Amino acid sequence: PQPIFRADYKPPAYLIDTVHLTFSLNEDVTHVTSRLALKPNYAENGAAPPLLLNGRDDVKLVGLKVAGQAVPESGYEVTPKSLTLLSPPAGPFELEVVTAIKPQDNSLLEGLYKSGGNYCTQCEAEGFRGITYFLDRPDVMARYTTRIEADAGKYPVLLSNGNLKEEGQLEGSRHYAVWEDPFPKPCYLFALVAGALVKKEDTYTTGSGKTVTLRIYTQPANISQVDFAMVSLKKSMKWDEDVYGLEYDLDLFNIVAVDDFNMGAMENKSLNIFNSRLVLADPDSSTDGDYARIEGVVGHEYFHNWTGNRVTCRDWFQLTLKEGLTVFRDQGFSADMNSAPVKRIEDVALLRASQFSEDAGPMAHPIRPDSYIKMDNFYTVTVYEKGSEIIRLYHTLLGPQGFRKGMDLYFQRHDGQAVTCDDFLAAMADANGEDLSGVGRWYSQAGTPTLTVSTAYDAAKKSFTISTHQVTPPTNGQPDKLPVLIPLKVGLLGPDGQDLPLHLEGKGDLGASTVLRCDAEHNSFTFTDVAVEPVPSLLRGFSAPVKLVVQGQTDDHLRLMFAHDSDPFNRWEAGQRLYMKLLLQLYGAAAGAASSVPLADCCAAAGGVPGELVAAFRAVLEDGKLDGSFKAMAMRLPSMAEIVDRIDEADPVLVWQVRHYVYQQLAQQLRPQLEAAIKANDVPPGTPYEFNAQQCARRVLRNMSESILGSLESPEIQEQLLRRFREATNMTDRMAALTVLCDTDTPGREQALQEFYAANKDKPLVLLKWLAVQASCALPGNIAKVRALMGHPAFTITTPNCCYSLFLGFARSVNFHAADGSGYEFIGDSVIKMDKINHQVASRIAGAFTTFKQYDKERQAMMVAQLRRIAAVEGLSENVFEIVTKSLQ
Ligand code: DPP
Ligand code: ZN
Repeated sequence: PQPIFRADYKPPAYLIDTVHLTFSLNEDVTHVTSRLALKPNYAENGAAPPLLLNGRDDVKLVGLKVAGQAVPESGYEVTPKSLTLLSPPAGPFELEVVTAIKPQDNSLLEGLYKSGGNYCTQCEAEGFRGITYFLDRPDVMARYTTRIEADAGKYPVLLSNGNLKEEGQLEGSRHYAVWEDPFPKPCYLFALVAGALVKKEDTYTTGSGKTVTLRIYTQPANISQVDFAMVSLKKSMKWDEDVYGLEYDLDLFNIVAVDDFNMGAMENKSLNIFNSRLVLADPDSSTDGDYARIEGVVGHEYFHNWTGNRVTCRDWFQLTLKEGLTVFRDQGFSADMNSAPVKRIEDVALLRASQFSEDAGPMAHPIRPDSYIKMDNFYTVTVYEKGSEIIRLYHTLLGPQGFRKGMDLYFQRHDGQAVTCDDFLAAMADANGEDLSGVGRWYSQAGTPTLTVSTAYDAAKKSFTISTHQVTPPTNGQPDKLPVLIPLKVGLLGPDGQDLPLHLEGKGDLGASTVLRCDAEHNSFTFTDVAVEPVPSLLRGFSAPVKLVVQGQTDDHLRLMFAHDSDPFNRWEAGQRLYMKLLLQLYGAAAGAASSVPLADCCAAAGGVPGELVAAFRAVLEDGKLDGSFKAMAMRLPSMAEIVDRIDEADPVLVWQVRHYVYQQLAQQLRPQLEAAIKANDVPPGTPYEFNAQQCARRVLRNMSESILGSLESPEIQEQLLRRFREATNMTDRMAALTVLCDTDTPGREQALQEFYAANKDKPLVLLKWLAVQASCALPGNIAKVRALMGHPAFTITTPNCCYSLFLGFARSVNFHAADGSGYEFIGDSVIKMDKINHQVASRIAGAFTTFKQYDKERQAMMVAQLRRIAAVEGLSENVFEIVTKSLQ
C-alpha cells in the first residue's frame, strides 16, 4: 500500500453537477444505477483526460453508458479499486454507471450494509466507492436525487437526504421513494436507510419562524428511549442560533439509530445515522455519562450541518477543519448545558490521557496530517481533541466576539465550498485585523510542546517577571520544530490566595487574568505594581495544549491554589500536580526496591501519603461551597496513562499498584469523611431519576467516595456495595457499584455479575457495559474470563460496540500488561481475527500496541513481537498495515 501526500493535492479534472441514484434493494443482489452530469474542470481548450472513478473490489460493474450509449469494453478499464473511462467526450456529458453489490455480506460496515435486518450506509471517509464508481473526494460537490426501491413489507421506511419528492407502490410487493437534496454535497455525506423502523416526531421553530420537522427512527422495541436525544437535538438547534446565529436550512431533520456502526455517529445531510448507544437512553439502562455523551454527540452531529456540510473540507488532510471546529462547538454546548468548569476538566483529562501519548508515539501526526495510507486511521484524538484545542486558541486570543466575527466571515466567504484550514485561519485573521500566523504552525507540527516557566520577584521595584521557554520534541518525520504561538493565561495570587490586580508594563489595568502571547523560544513579561511576592497561576483554563513545567513551584504554592485559585481549572490542576508528584515519588521508591519488599512497605518507607495531602483532600471533600461534580474530579488521581507519560520505560503494573496504594491510604485515613459524603449525597428515596446538574453531582460524588472506599476490600464494604448494587434505582449507581465489585475477588462479584446479566439479557446496549466491566477488571488472571466471553451470547463479533467493549476495554486494563505477555497475545489474536471481518475495528484494536515505547524493555519486546506477528499476516488490510508498519519503523 502506498501513502497519499497532502502536498500532491490537485483539483479534480472533472466536477459533477447532479447525481441521480436508483437503488434496487434485494436480498441477493442490489443494483445501483448512477447517472452523473459531469463537466470538465481541466484547462480550457485542453484535451479531455481519462476519467478515473474510485471503486472497491466487492463492487461489480454491470453497465456503463456515455450520453445514453453503452461504452465498448475497449473504452474503459476496471481494477479492484477503480474504473477509468479512457476517452471521455469534450465538454459536459452524462455518464451512467450500473453496479451490483451485496450489502448483506458487507461486514466492513463501510458503504451500504445491513444492520439488524435493515439497510443503512456509512460513507465517510471513503465508503461511497463501495456503492458505485465515483469521484470519491470531498471537493466534488453535487446535488443528489435518490430513488429507493424495496420490498414494502420488509422495508416500509425508505429514507435519504433532503426532501421527499415522491413515493408509491410498484409491481408485486415492492414500493419506492424519491428524495431530493437541494444542497450540493460531497458523497461522504450521502445516506440511505431502508427498514422496518418506527419514529418519534417533534418540531422545532427556528428564530426566523420556520418550522422544522424532527424525526428519530429506531427499531420498534427501542422507540421509548429517544426522548432525551430529541430534547438534546432541540437544545442544539437553539444553541447554534443563540451563540453562532446559525439556523437549520431544511424542513426535515432525521436521526436513525443502528446497532452496527463503526463510529459514534454520522452527520449525513439531514439524515444523521447514529450508533444506537448514542441515541437510546433511559434511567434504567443509561448512566449519567451516557446521557452526557448523547447530548454532546447529538449536538456535534447537528453542528456539522454548518461546520462540515455547508462548508466542507477540500481534501481529507483538512479533516480537523470540520472536526476540531465541531468538537470545539460541542464542548461549548455541553459546557453551557451543564457545568462549564467540570466539562473543561474532563476534556483536558481526556486529552492528556490519550492525545498526549498518541503525540509521543509512532503514529504522532499534526492535526492536519501530511500523509496517510488509509484515511480512516486519522479519525484520531489528535485531529479531534487537539484540533479543538487549536480552535480554542483563536477563541482565547480573539475573545468570544472576535471569534464570532471570524466565524461569520468564514461562512460569508465559504458557504457551499470545500476549503482548507488555511482558509479558516485567514477568515479569523481578516475579520479581526490580526496576524495569526503563529497559530498556523500548530497545524503542521506534531508533538506536544513543553512550556517551561520561571519567575522572579523584584521586591524593590515591586515587579514580577515571567519568563517562558518552549520546545516541541521531535516526532516521526519531523526532527526539528519551530516555536508555536502559545496563549498563556495567567493570574497572580496573593498570600491569602486571592487574585492580585494585574498591571503589565505599558498595558494599564488588566483585571484578574490576562493572556500572554508566547511566540518565541524565549519570551518574558514583567508585571508592575505587584505589592507582595505572588504565587503565579499559569495556563489558566488550560489555555494551550502544552506540558507546563513551573520552576520553583512548591507544594505550598500548589496547596494554596488547590484551596483558593479563582480559576476552577487551575484549582483542580493544583490537586493533580500534588497527586502526580506523590505518585512519581512512590513509584520511584517502589521501582528501586528489591522485588521481595512488599509494595506497601516501599511506599511507607518513602513517606507514604503525607498528612498535608490527606488534609488538602479532606478540605475539598468537606468544602460546603464546592460543586459535587467538581469535588469528584478533584478527588480523582491522575489516570494510568497520564502517570505512564511521566515515566521513562514505565512498569505499568507497578504504576497501577502505586495508584491503588494511594487510594487505599486515602480510604483508610478518611473513611469517616467518605462515608459521610456517601450518606449526605444519597438521593432521597422516591426521587425519580433526572439527568440534571444537581442530581448528577450527588451521584458522582457519592459513587466516587464509594469507589475509593472500595479499594479497602473489606468484607463489610463489599457487602455494602452489593447492597447498593441491588438497591440502585438507576444505571448510574448500579454500574458504579458493579465496577468496584468487579475488581474484588469476592463471592459478591460473581453474584452481582449474574444478577446484572439476568436482568438485562435482552438489552444489547446494557450488555455492552457488562462486557466492558469484566474486560477492564484488574483481578490477576482475568484474561481467561475475557477470552471465554468471546463465546458468550452477549458478544457478537460483527458488532463493533461489542469489540470496543471487550477488546478495547481489556486493552485499557492492567491485565493487558500481564508480565507473561498473555494480554498482548490476546489482543494480537483479536486484531488478526477482526481484520478478516472489519478493517476499521481491527485497526483501532491494533492501536493498543502503538504506545509500546512508553513501557519497560521486556514489555516493549513483547508488544513489538505482536506487531511483527500481525505484520506477517497475509492479506492484511491497509488499515492495520499502516498502524503496524508505522509502529515498527
Ligand atoms: N461522524 C464522525 C463525526 O462526526 C465523522 N464525521 O465526527
Ligand atoms: Zn464530527
